Amino acid sequence: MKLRRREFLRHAALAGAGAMFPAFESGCLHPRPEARLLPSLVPLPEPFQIPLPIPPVLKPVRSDAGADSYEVTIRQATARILAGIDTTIWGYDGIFPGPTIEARTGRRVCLLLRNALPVPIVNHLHGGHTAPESDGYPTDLILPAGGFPSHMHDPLARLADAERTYTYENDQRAATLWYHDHRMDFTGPQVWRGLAGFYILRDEEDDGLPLPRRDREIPLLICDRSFDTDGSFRYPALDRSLRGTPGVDARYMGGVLGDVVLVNGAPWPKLEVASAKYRLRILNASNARRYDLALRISSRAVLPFVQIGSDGGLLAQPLTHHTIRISPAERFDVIVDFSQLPLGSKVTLVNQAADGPAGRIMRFDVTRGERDESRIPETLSSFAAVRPEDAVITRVFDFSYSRADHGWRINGKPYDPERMDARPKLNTTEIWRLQTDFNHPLHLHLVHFQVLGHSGRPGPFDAGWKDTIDLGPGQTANILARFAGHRGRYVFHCHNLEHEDMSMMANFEVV
Ligand SMILES: [Cu+2]
Repeated sequence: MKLRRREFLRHAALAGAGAMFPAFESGCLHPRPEARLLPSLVPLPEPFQIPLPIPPVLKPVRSDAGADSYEVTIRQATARILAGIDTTIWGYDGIFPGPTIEARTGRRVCLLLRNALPVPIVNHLHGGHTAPESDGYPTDLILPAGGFPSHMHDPLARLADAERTYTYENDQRAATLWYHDHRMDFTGPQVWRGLAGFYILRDEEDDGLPLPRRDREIPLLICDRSFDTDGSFRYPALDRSLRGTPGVDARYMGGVLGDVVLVNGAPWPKLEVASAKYRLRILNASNARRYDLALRISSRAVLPFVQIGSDGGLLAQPLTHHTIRISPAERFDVIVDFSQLPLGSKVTLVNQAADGPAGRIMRFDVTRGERDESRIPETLSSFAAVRPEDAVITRVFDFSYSRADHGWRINGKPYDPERMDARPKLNTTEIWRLQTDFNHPLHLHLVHFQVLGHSGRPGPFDAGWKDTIDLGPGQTANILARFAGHRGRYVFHCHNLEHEDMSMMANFEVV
């Protein structure tokens, strides 16, 4: 039997785990399908001491009538995340999060990325309606200068030497998008080291609403990390150089959880706010952690979130939540109204899904009164919904763990760039039925979809246009997507990055 490359690596990885943990081979110690906490090896800082940083907005190197051009170098750098400790990061322009790209619907962005890391990188604009050659297919590597001994086998891979220009047409609605690394087999460790940032797309419809703006519009990139004794981000990679064997210590193949929550790269920061409404663009950029967000005023009272947007832009109408469950890669665009609180109030953004350090996220301190003319309109957006009766086919995808070979699978199969798993026709609508064994945040490239049903009824966090849907153990969702705009090969996958790296990914080709 020919052992495919993937399977070979899987066996190699597990053999490594077995060597480390002798009981593993005898069947006493199994790889764990649950995400697992990797504790920091340095003392954790006090929360709510550091002001919330806001990532800088990237400046174009050129702008002409229809396009803005940007140049970014991805490189290693040192960040001061914990007091008195240097942390080595990998960053877009050497910062974490990367600089925010501000884009406008209908106006092209050309992003030249240079790779100054010792490993290949891939850039994916998450939520982008992007042509295949710029989408960041996992084998479309930007190699380090001087080349790299490739371990992949994909005859269709588009390899670039040291740099590549990605073109984003922005022919889609305003939305909070984000960019991040998508290198095959290594996305988890590379994002963990810092390769992620915001891409905020605006349009006239969004600009025309009387929502809070400027310094009352705040992007919040939330992620968990752990720190090693030398201050670096701790991660259980089998090969810390990320140049050889992929995969993690088998105990962490269910996902890596950190014990420090960073918002825009700062641990448990605080933000001084006016007694006014704020627009928060919340992104969960964690590898594997879900958050149940709540804004706690006291031990018993919470401030509601008014959701105005989802992954794919504005909702039709605002939606009030007392808690928001956000899985990796999802975005929630919310309005929070601090105006009814007395000056001096402290509002803590907590994570009700965790105890201990990961149970809190950041704090808002109401320190000043200011005029606030913003409001939340009853109608936010009018968009043409896709209709279920337009669907030409229903496809079923099962996302589950294989105990037989200790890997994450879609319809029983590991990711293989050479296998096509679905061929939707251009300009047609399909229903995909997604079913899961454990928690999986599932993401499709290219499209935004509507959630028709989530284990029998609409989920509370599925409103609007989604590109990632969070499914719990044993759940099923029907999603409706229209495949338009581009022909070509794309991936869909679990956005728990350890699941993704360990094969829970598949291909579709729009034909
Ligand atoms: Cu998963």
